[in-house]
Amino acid sequence: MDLSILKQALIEGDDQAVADLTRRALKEDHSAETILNDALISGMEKVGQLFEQGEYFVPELLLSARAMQGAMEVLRPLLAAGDYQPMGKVVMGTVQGDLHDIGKKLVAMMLEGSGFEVIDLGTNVPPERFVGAVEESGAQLVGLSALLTTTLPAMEAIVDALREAELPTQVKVMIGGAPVTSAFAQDVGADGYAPDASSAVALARRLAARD
Ligand code: B1M
Repeated sequence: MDLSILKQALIEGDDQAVADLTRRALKEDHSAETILNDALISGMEKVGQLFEQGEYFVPELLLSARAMQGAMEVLRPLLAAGDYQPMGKVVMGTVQGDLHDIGKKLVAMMLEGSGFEVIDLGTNVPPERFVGAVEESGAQLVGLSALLTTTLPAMEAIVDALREAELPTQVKVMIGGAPVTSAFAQDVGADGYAPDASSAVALARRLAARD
């Protein structure tokens, strides 16, 4: 089977076809890692480009990201059993006091689709849970999401807690969400701001590449 068929099904957001084609590709002896890199990650890159060009909108991103998640369910055990190295680990969450998670999930799925291992802490996450999750996982990146102007101060509290904690690795913090701006990110000492899921992937790649 030509993996471009799987890639195209992912770009079209056809979750059933993506799951079926992923299983078929495995049966036909494509490795989980090849399927991930050559069909899924490259498909999500194309989805990100279409979004940036204004040809795709949030619903299309969600459909492709959901299809990607389905394929990852099939591949994850095989990748975990092999020696596949993710691009990096990201601890993600919506900040304390905030229950909005659609955008955060979309960012998490796009990051996973780009080869990052994502530890999603959910919503309403207090600073100490971010610190604990980084200590436990050794993640290099933390992603914070907030949708309410009233929860912006919680972002600053989390950045401060991460800076003050004695962590095994120096962690980079990226933030986003409708009321967040790059000026705010600078003010609170975050390492970067992304306005949407596709630029979040580019930002995470940049931050993960820098030591
Ligand atoms: Co709420 N809500 N909500 N809400 N809600 C907003 C955010 C609001 C703008 C609506 C409005 O008044 N016009 C307003 C906030 C006003 C403000 O503070 N400026 C608001 C309010 C006031 C509230 C409540 C207080 C309402 C009430 O109870 N009186 C309440 C708060 C609850 C709480 O959190 N404590 C509340 C509740 C809810 C629901 C539970 C009903 C539901 C959330 C369901 C859920 O998430 N599971 C909800 C929803 C759905 C919305 C709107 C309609 C849509 C949000 C959304 O999902 N957008 C929203 C209005 C709007 O935005 N039009 C609204 C789609 C999503 C894909 O986009 O989340 O922006 P977004 O994510 C984008 C980018 O921001 C970015 O990438 C994503 C993908 O492109 N991004 C990141 C996000 N996180 C990122 C992290 C990154 C990088 C990029 O790096 C780590």
